[in-house]
Amino acid sequence: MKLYYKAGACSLASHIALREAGFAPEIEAVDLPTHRTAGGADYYAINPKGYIPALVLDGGEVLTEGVAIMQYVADQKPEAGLAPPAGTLGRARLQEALNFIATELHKSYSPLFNPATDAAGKERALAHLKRRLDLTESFLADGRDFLLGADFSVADGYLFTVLGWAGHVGLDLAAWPKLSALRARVAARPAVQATLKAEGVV
Ligand SMILES: N[C@@H](CCC(=O)N[C@@H](CS)C(=O)NCC(=O)O)C(=O)O
Repeated sequence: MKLYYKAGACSLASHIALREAGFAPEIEAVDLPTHRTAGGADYYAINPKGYIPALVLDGGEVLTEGVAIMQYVADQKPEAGLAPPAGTLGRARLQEALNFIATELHKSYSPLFNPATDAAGKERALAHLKRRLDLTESFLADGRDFLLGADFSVADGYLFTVLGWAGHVGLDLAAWPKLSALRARVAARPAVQATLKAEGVV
């Protein structure tokens, strides 16, 4: 399998899922402004959506959308315990968490990273993101170590990834102690360390 990625971007969550599952994927960086891969290929020819992540499967099919990639990868190695089995309430809880991260956290950063957003827009976006982080903190109120409970799942790799952007938009994660602790817990995992090293972000 081959993952197209940008270091530290949302593709990191798919990359963590792959390494947590025990794969050592080929990876190739994409320069998003020019849509060229590190090898010089036209990325649109690989993924017409133009954004990362994209996972090229061994049969040549291209799978896009992080939440689909993470679940597909987890399902290839059920013994790794990265996702509850399909059709269970546990799996619906995982999808609930992944969709929340994708639509309520990940995309809440977009106006903050967009140079076209004016100061008032950035202030509104930051206030919105803070409210969503408050909500995420409340999901851990019962003392659970990870989003679904006692065990790590692909949703934690995704949450780790988006929490990593907080400093870039001027937020100090110390304001959310349970999220900070979860992030540290995920960062300590050997597969996560290997992933960060492979992307050159540590
Ligand atoms: N719906 C996609 C969105 C992925 C996405 O937002 N990728 C960003 C990086 S985190 C990107 O490639 N942006 C460049 C672009 O949209 O052209 C997913 O969830 O996988």
